[in-house]
Amino acid sequence: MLAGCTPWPEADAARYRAAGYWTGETLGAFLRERAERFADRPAVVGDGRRWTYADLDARVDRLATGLSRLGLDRGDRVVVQLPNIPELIELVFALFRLGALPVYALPAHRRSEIEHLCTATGAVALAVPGRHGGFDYAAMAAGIADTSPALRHVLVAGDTDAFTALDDVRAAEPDAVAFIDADPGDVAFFQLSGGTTGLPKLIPRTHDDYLYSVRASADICGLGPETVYLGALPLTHNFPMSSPGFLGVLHTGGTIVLAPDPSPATALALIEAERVTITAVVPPVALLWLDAVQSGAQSDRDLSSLQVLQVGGAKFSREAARRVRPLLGCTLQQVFGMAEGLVNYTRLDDAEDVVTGTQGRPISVDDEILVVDDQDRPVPDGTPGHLLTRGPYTIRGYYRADAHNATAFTADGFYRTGDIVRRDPAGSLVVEGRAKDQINRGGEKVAAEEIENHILAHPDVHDAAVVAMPDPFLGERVCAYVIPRAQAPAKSVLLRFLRGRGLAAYKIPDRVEFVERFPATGVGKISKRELRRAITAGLRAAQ
Ligand code: J2J
Repeated sequence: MLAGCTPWPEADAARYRAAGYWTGETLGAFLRERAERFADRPAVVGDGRRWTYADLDARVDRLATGLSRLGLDRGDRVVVQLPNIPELIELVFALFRLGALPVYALPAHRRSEIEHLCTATGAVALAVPGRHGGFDYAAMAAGIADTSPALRHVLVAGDTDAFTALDDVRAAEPDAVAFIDADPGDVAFFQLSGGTTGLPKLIPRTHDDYLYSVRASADICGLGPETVYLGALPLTHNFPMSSPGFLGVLHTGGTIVLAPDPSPATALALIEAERVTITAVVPPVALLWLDAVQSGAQSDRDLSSLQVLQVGGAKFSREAARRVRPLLGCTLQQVFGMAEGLVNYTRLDDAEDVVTGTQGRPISVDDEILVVDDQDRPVPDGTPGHLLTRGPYTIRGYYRADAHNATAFTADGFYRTGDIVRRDPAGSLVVEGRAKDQINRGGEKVAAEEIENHILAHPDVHDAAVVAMPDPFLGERVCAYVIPRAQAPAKSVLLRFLRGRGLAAYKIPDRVEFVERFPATGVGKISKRELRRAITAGLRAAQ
């Protein structure tokens, strides 16, 4: 396995192979096989284009050939920050065919995050749209190219003067010599962890483990050649990529329809026009869709093709969950997953109270689930505790992170998810809270320490503590408690300072509170629990 990654112990790997989970299939190869089987069927629809499986496969070969001629090679890392456009899918499969490793970034990421991804992986290339959503990614890339020594290419999906346009890379004819047979047991790409530390950790996923989760997810979600999946969330996120996501759709011969954004106006129109059967959203997006239909703003849409609405990434309230079937006329599927591995689904034939009141159960009978107290002792079913997990598609370690791995995993390889759950007698999990120092802002994860470090870089700041504050729409927002030095900076100055550091907008604190000191725990640490309580009480009093 790639240096810096933690392999599964050989006995477990052998068990997962014997059980038929790890089949030896690779991400590069499966598309070829599907292209032969489903050649003329629609694979990708988006950005004004419609590609059949044969089109997609041929484009992937030509792009892989061009990338190889540029000098991209097996094992090279490429940071992929493309929005939901067909080229995203084309590019990642081209990289798989070369044995190069995509490093998935989100469109919302900015210089700080992308620079970290480039440096931490030693990326040789970065792929961005030119301008998109009002932001000039190419200009951002120019700054990063200056500071990332290994970066040789900036690839732009669109027109560019300064860099290499993807359209110019694609070779006229494919050259099969460029393609490799990847080792299915090896790392295929890096996902980004939601993170709890100063810098986000990288998650290495293998062909074998990931494709098992994709195949099993496609099966649980009832995908097949008639499936039309709306990609409404950014497709580089683990949920719309693999649960079952665009990979699950391509694996079963279905069609991916790409939405440029998940707003009700855009997404519901696409569901109607393309006869979408399934899609995946985070809770705030689901709320917007429900409200748009209920208020009449989108009530004339014909959504009768929609069979399944997947909601995950953050807790979906039971009240909202109950509105899905009456308003959208489809089955709700709750999805509680993580880029590190474990994914739980409510099943399509579960009783309504299971679907609306739980976050589902694991994909696999070989997903080992432990719910434990603070001393790692199992708690009885029905009692909330820390969720630990180990299994055929859950990593055993982050990339090059020995010190962090020592606490993020138990000695026997269980991943400490940081989630507080309770398990009901039927084995379904209910997410009750979180023990990790993270804010879940409507599905977008913010590591408190990362933001605290940025705030601490301001010369007028003595100390900072970032916590979640409740929000009726996003579930949580980001609140920064700050102890100033002599003179507190104006809040607007501090926020501008943070934006200037090149952070994704969703990480910029929604609220800043200046205080003289932080409440302390019994052992003298900052009591974030007390800070969360204070801001919650303050917000309630202000209502
Ligand atoms: C409560 N918390 C949830 C849910 C994730 C499928 C779906 C989601 C993700 C994802 C994913 C939750 N209710 N339904 O990768 O494949 C919180 C938990 C979890 C963390 C993981 C997938 N669904 N969460 O959200 O890596 O705290 O993956 O540990 O971004 O999101 O975040 P992430």
